[in-house]
Amino acid sequence: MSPAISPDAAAADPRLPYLAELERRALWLSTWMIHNANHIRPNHDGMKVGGHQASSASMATILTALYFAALRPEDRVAVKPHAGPVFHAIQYLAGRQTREKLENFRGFGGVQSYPSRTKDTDDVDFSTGSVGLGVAQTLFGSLVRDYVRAHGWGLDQPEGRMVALVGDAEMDEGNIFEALMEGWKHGLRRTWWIIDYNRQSLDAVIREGLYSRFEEIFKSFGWDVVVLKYGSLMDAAFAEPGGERLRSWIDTAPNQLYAALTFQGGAAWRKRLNQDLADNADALALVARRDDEELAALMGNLGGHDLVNLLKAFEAADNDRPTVFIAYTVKGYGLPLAGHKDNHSGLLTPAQAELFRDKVGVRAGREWEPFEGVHLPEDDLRRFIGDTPFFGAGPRRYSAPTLPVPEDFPCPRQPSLSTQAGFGLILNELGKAETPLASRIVTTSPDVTVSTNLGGWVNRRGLFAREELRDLFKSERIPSTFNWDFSAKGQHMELGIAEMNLFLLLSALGLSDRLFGERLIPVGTLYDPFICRGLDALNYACYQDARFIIAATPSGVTLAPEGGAHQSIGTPLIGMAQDGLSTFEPAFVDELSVIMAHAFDYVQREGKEGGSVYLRLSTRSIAQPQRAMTPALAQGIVEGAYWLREPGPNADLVVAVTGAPTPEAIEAVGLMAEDRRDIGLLAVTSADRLHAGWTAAQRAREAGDREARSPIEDLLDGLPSHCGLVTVVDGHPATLGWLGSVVGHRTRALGVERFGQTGTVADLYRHYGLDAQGIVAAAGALAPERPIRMRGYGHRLAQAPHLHA
Ligand SMILES: Cc1ncc(C[n+]2csc(CCOP(=O)(O)OP(=O)(O)O)c2C)c(N)n1
Ligand SMILES: [Mg+2]
Repeated sequence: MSPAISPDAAAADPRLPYLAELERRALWLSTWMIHNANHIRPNHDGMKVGGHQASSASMATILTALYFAALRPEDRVAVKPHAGPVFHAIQYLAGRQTREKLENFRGFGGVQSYPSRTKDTDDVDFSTGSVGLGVAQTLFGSLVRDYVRAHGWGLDQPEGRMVALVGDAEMDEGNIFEALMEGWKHGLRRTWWIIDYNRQSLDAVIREGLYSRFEEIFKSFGWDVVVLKYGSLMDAAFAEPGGERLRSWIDTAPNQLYAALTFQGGAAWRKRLNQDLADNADALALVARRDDEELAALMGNLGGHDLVNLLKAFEAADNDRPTVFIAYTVKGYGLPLAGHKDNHSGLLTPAQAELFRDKVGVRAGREWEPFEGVHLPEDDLRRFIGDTPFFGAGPRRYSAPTLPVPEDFPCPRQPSLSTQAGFGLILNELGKAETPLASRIVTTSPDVTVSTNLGGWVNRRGLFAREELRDLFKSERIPSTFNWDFSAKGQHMELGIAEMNLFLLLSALGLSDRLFGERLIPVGTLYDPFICRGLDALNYACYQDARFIIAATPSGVTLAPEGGAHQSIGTPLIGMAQDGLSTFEPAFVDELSVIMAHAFDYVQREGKEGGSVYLRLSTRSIAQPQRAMTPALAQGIVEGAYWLREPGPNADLVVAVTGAPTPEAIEAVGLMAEDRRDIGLLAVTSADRLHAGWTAAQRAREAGDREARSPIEDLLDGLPSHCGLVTVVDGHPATLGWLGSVVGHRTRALGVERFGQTGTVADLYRHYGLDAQGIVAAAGALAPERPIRMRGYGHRLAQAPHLHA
């Protein structure tokens, strides 16, 4: 807890006595929450709550200074994962969190282990949990705030600041540095990162002198650096005779030693200082003037535990600059485990908790009372909270109207096209018209804008930068296909290669309606295999329910000559397994058009009715069907499948195919149709939607809704039980392999299980058995007793001996 507020300090800033009380309350309540979850209402199945206790204590002073003084309602905050309890305790003190949820911390339906935008009911701005992501999220949130305002939207609201509370060990995560670089390129403003410099992580005490590395890194990216090393007690002591000697001792003390003495307390401090300061009589006298308790309070009075200095620092940084605060703290501050290197999973014993309770003036049985043990009139304290800028305002969550998807949604018609080219053409068409939807689309790509076919759209809509930058090639009249003009009206945000940044930007763009009250429709493109590079950030974005569309292209071994390093195999399964993300893999561009029209609507739907969309696309140009789009066909495409060739009543074979190998499936079905006349061909546009529909119907039936049905059940139900299924995907075979269990058909799932390699599409499809011959062979093996006879196919049959009669 911060030191007692002196009458002088209180006279200078009347908020201080209130803040000191609130800090003590927040520290107590967060400690009690964790103690309760471990000892009183255990809900840990033997896995006790580690981490939170010491980490929350480490940040109690900083959070108090922020939420009850420095923050404005328009500011948005990412609280480091283990400071969750103290954040919720503060929300509780402000009447924004229930006792019931606090008591059920980490329990089912209770306060979440790590702050969650979607699962916690108090006002979490950004989820955190996977360290590093919340930090970088604030940086991209800042760029999005600037984007929104530069387009003239949301100007009736004050301009907020993005704030991250960062663990010092969290700074090891590379994605933070990737974000720093991108922030520098885009002229980052109004962002505060407050590093809880407790010099401890999970396992260890961190390296000496790390803060000066931090300092240099941030300065080189154009940030202001504020080092909050000393508290106001220390400042006063340094002004006493011998004070300079004490300061130099503090400055040179190794982290381990400082932590160990903090843990041991006043007597240990005295012993050590008397030894080390023996050369300076003034310094010894300075120590001698304090009793053990005062000495411990002085030595523990680091910048991050001193309300006076924190308030001053936050006020001094009230400008537009990106600012990092390196706030020295003690992990476990105020608790008996303060400073101990093992304290990460450390918990107070019941006896320690009782002592601590007495120390903070809480009576037994009144542990949850918000204002128990305060020294100021409770009403005054409540009034103080109600008058704070942050808690004095109304709700901070916004919404924005839905933008209509144009009725005449573009559908490019050409004899042969790839889905990637179709995607580019559709966006280009959308970009031609001044519709509300088009004006709110924001595209972004990690250095693959042109190679993923966004060039046409970008030529029309321009690149975004707060400051105008003309395309020099254009102004010099040098011919170029692309017009690379940057302006405040531009609608494309060009990123460097880091895919983590792509997903964190999409996440921030995709929360714009709720953060700023202004809807944006983010569309990002990247190469499909590199989804894995940004996967944790993609998962993070979905966990926060950010809404966006990603076009991942090219994909699979169909990217033949590029070789195994660029060919994705597992991404269809990622798409299926990722909550909050609907995955589609169309074969034809008219399917893609239907899916994109759906996606632009789907990303805007509220709650579970909507989500984000992943389009797995291909560069392979294939012959396009010349057909009219009927409502039934469009419905099948969105639900995940339709019959490209309807099976007859006696079908003994169905081929189900998704995406790029569709021409091979068509060829194989054509070859087998003579012998297997009722053969069907199922075009699967989304294994993900089909599977989700199927499991939902099963769950509904299990819950008693006997009528519940799913599209895939309707599609496969009429097939005879002896019918075999061959599934084909340019990706892992498990993507479609489950189709056999919907009704119970023998199934052979074709796909890719081994790293790709260079070659032609034909070479690779042959190699992986995705060509017509491989499909026929698989079909034959499903019913060896009834060999497939095909005229004019002798040369291939020779390579598939089991097909011979
Ligand atoms: C990506 C990721 N890796 C590992 C963890 C497990 N973890 C949680 S907190 C933490 C380190 C905490 O150190 P610091 O950020 O300094 O916070 P402090 O414990 O000092 O409060 C680790 C490794 C995680 N949450 N996320
Ligand atoms: Mg730490």
